[in-house]
Amino acid sequence: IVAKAQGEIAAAQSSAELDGIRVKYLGKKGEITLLMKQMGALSKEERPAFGQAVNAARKAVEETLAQAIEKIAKKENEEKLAAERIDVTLPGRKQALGALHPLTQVYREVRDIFLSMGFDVTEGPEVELDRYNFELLNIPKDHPARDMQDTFYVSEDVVLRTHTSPVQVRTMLSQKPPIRMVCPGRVFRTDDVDATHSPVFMQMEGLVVGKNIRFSDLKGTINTFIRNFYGEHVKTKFRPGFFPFTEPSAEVDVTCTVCGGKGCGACKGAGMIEVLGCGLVNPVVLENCGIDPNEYSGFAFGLGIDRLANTKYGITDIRLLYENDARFLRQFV
Ligand code: FA5
Repeated sequence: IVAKAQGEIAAAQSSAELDGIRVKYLGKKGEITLLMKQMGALSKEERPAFGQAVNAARKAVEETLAQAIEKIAKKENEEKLAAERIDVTLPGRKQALGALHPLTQVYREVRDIFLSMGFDVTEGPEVELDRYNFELLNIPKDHPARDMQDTFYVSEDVVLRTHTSPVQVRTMLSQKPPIRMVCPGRVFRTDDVDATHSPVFMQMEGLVVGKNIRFSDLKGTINTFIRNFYGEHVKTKFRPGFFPFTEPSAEVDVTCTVCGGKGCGACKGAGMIEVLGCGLVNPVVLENCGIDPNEYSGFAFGLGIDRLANTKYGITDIRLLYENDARFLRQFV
């Protein structure tokens, strides 16, 4: 038996196999264990010699097994270490670092300029009451001015806001003058998509209400902002415009940064690009919002953050800002 067991032990390749051999010879029903149990059937004289022989056999098998287990465990451990070995010469995996989206970068820059001029920052909801988006801004139902902003209706009385101007209304309804705030946010229009129009874009509203606020205050504020944002070399042009909620109203163009004013594809040859609408708050709107127009006056503006981003960085297509193409975004890291 011992010779057979030792032969099997020598041939074993793994600790699992060795364990099988241990059970086969030394386990509860193992060959050597069974021999031990047969002892009862022997005569008294025969027992000691038989017992000694079986014990010697057990010991021999146990020792051979122990040696083999140690050897194989060492071998298995070495194999495991070899398999898990780290190749320190492999180049590392590059971690892709995220960065702020160019729109967010431009928005923060614009916001910081107004913060430095003493404006507060507020926000309003993207899903807005028709009353705040239009009616209190002097755009009644069926008024032709509604066609200026093609609207996504949620229900008869609820819209996706078409501009940030409803936040003016919310602010005037909840705060007494003096008011000096800007309000950034997404706005929505059923505009057809082209290089300068997107159905979702970002605006920032500005509102100042106080005593003796005049058009010159508006002009000074806008010019200060534009020079801070683009640099001293950029010129502004205030063109007469129309908004039902401001009177008088203006649209502001800035020198096209792509061609420097000579005229190119980005500005459709005009040399200038419109970036915002503004004006003195219409007294009707002040009154709608519970502010006495005889005591207070104000100005407001709404600028397109996308247009500011495009003109500043010479981006010729607004769609690039929404497609999240990494090759485009990587330029703004
Ligand atoms: C307005 O939305 C007015 N609420 C702005 C205003 C506020 C005037 C306060 C007076 C007082 P307008 O529709 O022109 O105005 O839009 C303002 C700016 O948003 C535009 O100058 C332009 O920069 C940007 N804009 C308008 N439509 C789009 C569009 N589809 N995609 C990207 N930008 C747009």
